Parts: sequence; C-alpha cells; structure tokens
Amino acid sequence: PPTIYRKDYRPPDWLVPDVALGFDLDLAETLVQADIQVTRNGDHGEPLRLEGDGLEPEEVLVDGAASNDWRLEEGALILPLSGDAHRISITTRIQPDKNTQLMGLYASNDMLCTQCEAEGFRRITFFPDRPDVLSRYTVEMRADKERFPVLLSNGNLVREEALEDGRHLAEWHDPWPKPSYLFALVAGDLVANRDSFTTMSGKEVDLAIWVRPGTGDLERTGHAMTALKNSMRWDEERYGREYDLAVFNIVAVSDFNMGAMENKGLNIFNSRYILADPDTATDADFDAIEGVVAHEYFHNWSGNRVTCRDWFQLSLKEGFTVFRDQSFSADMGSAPVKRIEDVRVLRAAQFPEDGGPLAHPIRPDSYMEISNFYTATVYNKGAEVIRMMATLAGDDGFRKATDLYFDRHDGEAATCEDFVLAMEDGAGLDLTVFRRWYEQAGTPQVTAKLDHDPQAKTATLTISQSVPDTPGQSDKQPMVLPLKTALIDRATGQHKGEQLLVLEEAEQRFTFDGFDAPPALSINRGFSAPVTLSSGQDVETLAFLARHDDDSFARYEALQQLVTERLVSEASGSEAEVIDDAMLAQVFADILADDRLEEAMRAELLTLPSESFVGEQMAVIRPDRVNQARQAMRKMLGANLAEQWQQHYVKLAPSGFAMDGAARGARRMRGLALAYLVAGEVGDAAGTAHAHFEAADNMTDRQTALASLAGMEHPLREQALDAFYTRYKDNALVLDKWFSLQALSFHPDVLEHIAALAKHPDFTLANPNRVRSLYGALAGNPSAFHHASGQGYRMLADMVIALDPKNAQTAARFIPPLGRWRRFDEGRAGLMRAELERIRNVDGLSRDTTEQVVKSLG
Ligand code: HT7
Ligand code: ZN
Repeated sequence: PPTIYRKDYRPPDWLVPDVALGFDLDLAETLVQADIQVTRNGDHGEPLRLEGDGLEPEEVLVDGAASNDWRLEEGALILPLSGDAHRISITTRIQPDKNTQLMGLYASNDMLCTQCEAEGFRRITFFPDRPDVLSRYTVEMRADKERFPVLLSNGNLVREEALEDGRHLAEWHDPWPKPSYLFALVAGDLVANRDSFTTMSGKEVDLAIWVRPGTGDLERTGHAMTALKNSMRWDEERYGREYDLAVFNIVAVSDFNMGAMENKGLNIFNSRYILADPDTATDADFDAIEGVVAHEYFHNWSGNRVTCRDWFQLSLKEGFTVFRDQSFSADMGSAPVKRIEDVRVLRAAQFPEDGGPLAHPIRPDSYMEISNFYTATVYNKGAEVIRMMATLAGDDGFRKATDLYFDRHDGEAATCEDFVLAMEDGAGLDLTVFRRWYEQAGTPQVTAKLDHDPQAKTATLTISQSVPDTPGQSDKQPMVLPLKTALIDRATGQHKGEQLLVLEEAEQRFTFDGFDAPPALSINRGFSAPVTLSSGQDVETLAFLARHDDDSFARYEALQQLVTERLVSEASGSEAEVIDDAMLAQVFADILADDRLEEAMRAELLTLPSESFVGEQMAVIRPDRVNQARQAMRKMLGANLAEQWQQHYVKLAPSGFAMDGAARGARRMRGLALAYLVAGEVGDAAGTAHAHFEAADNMTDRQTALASLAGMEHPLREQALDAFYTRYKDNALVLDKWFSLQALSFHPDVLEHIAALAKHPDFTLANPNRVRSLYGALAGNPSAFHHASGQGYRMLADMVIALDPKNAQTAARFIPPLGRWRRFDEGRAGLMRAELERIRNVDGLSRDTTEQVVKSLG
C-alpha cells in the first residue's frame, strides 16, 4: 500500500460549505442522495475529487443536469468543473447488512448506525472525506416506521412526518460546520433514558441515552447519564466550555470497532462503555464508563469545535482529550489512585509500542492506513505531553493557554503546532525545545544519581538522559523533562518542599544545601515526565520511600521497583543485590498496617507488577521464568502474611452493597486479600474463593472470585464457571467476561481452554467485543501466548487470518503482540516471526494488517 506523508499536506482544492443528505434506509439496501455545494479554494484548475470506497454512482448531476463527465480513480470520483461554485448531486446504493467492517453505515442487532472516523464517510457517499473540509449538514432520513421508529442524526431535529406505506421521515440540521468524520445517523427500535442539563448560561439541553428495548439495558444507563451531566458541568468549571446544541444523544451499540465516537450531538458507543449495574458490571467497568462518556463529551470542544487539519494531527484532539478525561476522573474519585492507574496503562501499552517496530512520534510523519494510528502513543503519550505542558504552565497559565487555543481556533481545523503556540502565548512559555516531544519517538531513559558531601552539607543530583533509536530515527536530541523532585530526610521522613527540576540537556547537575546526612531521593513524583528512570538507590532507601514518601505515586514506584528488580534478577539469574523475602514481607506488612492509607491506595501499592511489565525490564524476555518468579513471590507473600490478609479479608467484609469510594476501595482490597490467600494456599483456598463467589451480591466480587477459581485444578472451578454461564448467558457483555477470565487464568491447561472457547457456540468473529474478550486475553496472558510450543502464536495468527477479510481494523490490532518478537529468546522469536510471515503471505490481505505485519517484520 502507498505511504502518505505529513510533509505532503496541501489545503483542499475544493470546499463544501453545505451538504444535504437524503437516506432511504433499510438493512439490505439503503439509497443515499448527496447534494453538496462546492466552491473552488484558490486559483487552480484541479478537478473536484470526491473520495469513495466500494461505491458506484447511480447518477451524477452538476447544477441539476445529468453529467457523464466524470471518472473513477482508486475508488474516488473525479469531476472536472468549469466554474468556481457548483451544486453536485450524487446517488449511491449501499448494503448495510453486508458491511462487516463496521465502518460507514452498518447493521447491528437490526439497528442501522454509522462509524465515519477516520475514513468511513467515503463508504456512504462520494465526498472530500478529509478533516479540513468543514460543512453544515442537513439530513433527511426515511424508513419503515415499525422497524425503525427512532431516526437520529447530528444537531437538532427540525421536522418529522409520516409518509405513505408505513414509512416516516425525520430531518436533522446541524448548525455547526463539521468534517465528514463527525457525521452520524442511527435508525432503529430504541428506548431512551431522558434527562436534561442547564448550561452555565442557562440554556436547557435535552439528554437521551438510547438502547434496545426489552433487554434490561434501559435500567443500566443511569451511571452513564450521571457521568454525562458531571462531564458537562466539569467542562464549564474547569475549561469554561459550554455545550452548544439543544440536544445531546448517545446510542449504545453492540458491534463496534473501538470504545465510542464523538459525532456532533450524537455520540455512538460500544455498549460496554454505557451499560452498567452492580449485578453485571464491576467497579472498574463503572470507572471506564465514566471516563469514556467524559472523553467523548469533552471532544465537543477538543475535536469538534476545534478539529484536526489532517490525520497526522490526531493527537491534537486525542492526547488533549485523554488528558481532560484523566483530570475529570481524578476529580471525581481519588486523584492519586487514578494517576497510578493511568501510568500502569501507559507502561503496559505505550512503552512497549515506543520500544518496538511500530514506534512513532505522537505526531507521526507517515502512515499507510490511518486506523492503525489510533495508538497508545497518540492517545496516552499524547496526554502525557499535554500534562507536561500543564505542569510547566501552572494551573492559571494552562487555563489561559487553553482559553486562547479555543478562542483562536474555534470553527477551524488546527494543528499540534497551533496548540503549542497557544501554550506559549497564553502561558508565557518558550516551548522551542519541548516541541521535540512531537517529533521524536522512543521513551527517554533517565539516570539520576544523588551524591552527598558531608563537609559542604550538600546533596548533588546528576541527571542524564538519552532517547533510544526507533525505526527511521536515530541520534536523538535531549527532551525537556519536568521532574518533580523532593529530598527526604531519612530521620524525620520530611522534606523542605517539592521542586520542579526541568532537564533540557543530555546531562545536568543540581546542588541542594543544608543536608547533614544523605537524603532519600524522591524523583519524578506524580510521574511528571513519561520516562523510564533509574536512580540506583539501594534496597534500604527504596524500602524507606515505599513506607514514607508523601507522594503517593513515588511511594508506589519505590515498591514496584523493589519487586521488579527482584523478579528480573530471579528470572534472568543475575547476582544483583535485591530485596529478600523477609524484608519484602515486612514492607508489605507495614503497608497493611498503615492506618492512614485509603483501601484503594493500599491495594494499588500491594498489587505486583504484571508479568508483561517485569518481562519488559529484561534484556531478553523469558516469560516462563517471569511467571515462576512472580507466582513464587505471590505464594510467599500470601503464606508469610496469611494472618494479616485474613484480618483484612474479615475486617473489610461488607454489611451491605454500596457504591461510594470507601465501599469500592474496601471491595478492591478485600479482593486482593483473597487473591493472596489463594496464592499462599492458606487453608481451603478453593473453598474460600467459592464462598466469596457464592456470597457475592455484585459483579466485582463475583468476577474476582471466579478469576481465582479459574486458575485452579479443582471441581469447584467448573461448578462456578457453569453457574456464571447459566446465569449470564443472555448478557453479551457479561459473557465476554466469562471468556476473558478463563483465557487470562493461571491454569496449567489455559491454552487448551482457549482453544475450546474458540469453538464454543457463543464465540463469534462477527462481534469485536467477543473477539477481544478471548484473543485480547490470550495476547495478554504471557503463559498462554508465549507457550514454548508456539501454539499461542498460532492461535492468534489463525484468528487474524480468518478475521482480516471480515473486519480488517480489528484484525490488524492483534498484530503488535507478535511484532514484539525481537525481545524474546531465539526459539520464541523464530516462532513469532514465522506466524507473521504466514499472515503476510495471505492473498488479498487488508491494507490495515499488511502495514502492521510488514513493519513488524522490519
Ligand atoms: N475518536 C474516536 C475514534 C474512533 C475510531 C477510529 C477508527 C475506527 C473506529 C473508531 N471508532 C471511534 C474515538 C475516541 O477517541 O473518542
Ligand atoms: Zn477520543
């Protein structure tokens, strides 16, 4: 496939100020009538190019007269035009129920819905389908009233009419000019949870969350509605952003390639990010729903009112919006816990990407298929880059800068550079060097060394950085790294205040006065810069920080470092000085006994780093050895601290169900205590887990217990799995959990279980959530995926080959785990490569999967 380069950007030759769309909707065949006003943009003789993907025009009119003077080129319709302004009318016919790619107009559970970002609109009609062409849309929808009683599109409803033959019509008008990727329609038999919101200037907005009737889903929309109203208020208070239409609709659909979509005034969601009640959704699901609802709502300003000039600028809307949703969730719950979770996600998904064959800057220079660039780098590292600018600007400066950005670019398609300029002008910063974050891929490696001079009573901190080579980029420049730092007195546990050290060079020295004794170094507090940092501090210092650091993130980090260094040393057979069992158990015991800690934070501190994270720290990843070392550590901590876990387990037993922060924290900590009791084989572990399962009055407890049981060779395992299946077999989202937790288990036969689940009558490649529930879990379970036989790799590759012709986007997302082959021992690397080659050799492989496979093979 051809490569598209950022440097080749040219403004559009033709603009489209107004669009009128007519749809005669039906599952099998939909007629699309597009009337577009086009105006020549500048002085040139270029024809009008309207992108199309799999379309044939039935009729083309220019200013009302039939025209044959057009041609199709790579799917696009090319139309020479003599004047500077014309009206183009094009008729196309599409088959929604044959659309398995879930891009454009498609059918899901007898409902019709759209997904247009990034390039799906061209599957509906011919159009300059690029984000810098902004148009006002009027949409007329006609459909059978019984089968499609609800007809929704962007903006405001302006007309509704009954038609002949049981059909009806709805007309929607969106007054805000928008790019085609924000177009949406939904037609179906739906019911709504309705509410309203009064904006800061007193305007009333009708809110509705639409779901399928008769499924119990309507009763599961309350949490999403609360999240929506909280988001609307928060964006007013924190960013001064008010909602700008009289209605805000959300529709939940079961078949969706990603999480959700921010179409103007008509957000479309993967149902897993809308539907929740305590019986079917975990506390983590509730949090994810709050975060995604907020994310899509916040796009109304960061993405819709100010959109992207081209897809290379994707992080302009996504990085900024992730930062905004992270800040919102931090404000709604526990900010320190949220920060740790966000860093866990970054380290799990983005750091490996940054260190692998698919590494790219947050503003990529080129792509073959833009869908492959909805990545953890663009989203999560993009958010970290915004966070660093917010740290450098301070709260007031950041707010001034975002106000300036929204004022300057409202109604425009902007660039990342526009955002940085607004930061500079609004907050009075010089971001010349900082811009490298947009240009250079790779996670900076930072070394910090603290020296103490007893005579001068000074502590000198030497910090150095380097940015590793990544595909197509070497010899990188140093980055700007804002490092929040404190030097903690070991005797008192106090420090003289946190300082923001800004590293701009490859190496810098900072000297601090007034230290009689060597302090403990607390650096990158709050994870103020997205780097890997080694401070070379000894086990005693890290144990001290794990017990006493007043920055929650730094405290967590110290304990993670202690545990990770020990596991890496065991898995790689190194002789490094690492924490021993007794000391580690003592640190855990002290944290278990620390009565100032919130339970959620205690659980966060005591959760071991994942096998994948530990593996990533090794020169050559040995998944089996990491698994052995980590399981042994869990067992040791479970058994040595049995009494303490037991005490917490009993103390945190609920007297009834509640959803407040304290109750959720207690559930989490109690679940962790159960996991350690099971790992430590304390008493009748299976009996305890089964009792937890049986007593559960909510999905969080039920899933925690079932996940433990799923890893056991015990008759209670099957009993509990069967009971769960029987109870929830009609709820697709809960059944996804049933697939996932079996595939993620520590059971010795997990691979056979996964193979059997792939043949289960409830498994289907047609539903992306179901595919992810089984194969995402396979790829996320190192013992299964990296089984020395190569069977895990083979299963994943078989699935990709089967899925690619049906849903290329979802198939391509499973390539990166195989693309990590260079990090593994020779045997595994060879097996992984062989599977990539097998996929590459498939005839007719999609552009999406081809790009990922070719880049992964290198
Ligand atoms: N902006 C949305 C992106 C999205 C998407 C992209 C490609 C294919 C399907 C998709 N569905 C949604 C999601 C978001 O970041 O809000
Ligand atoms: Zn987004």
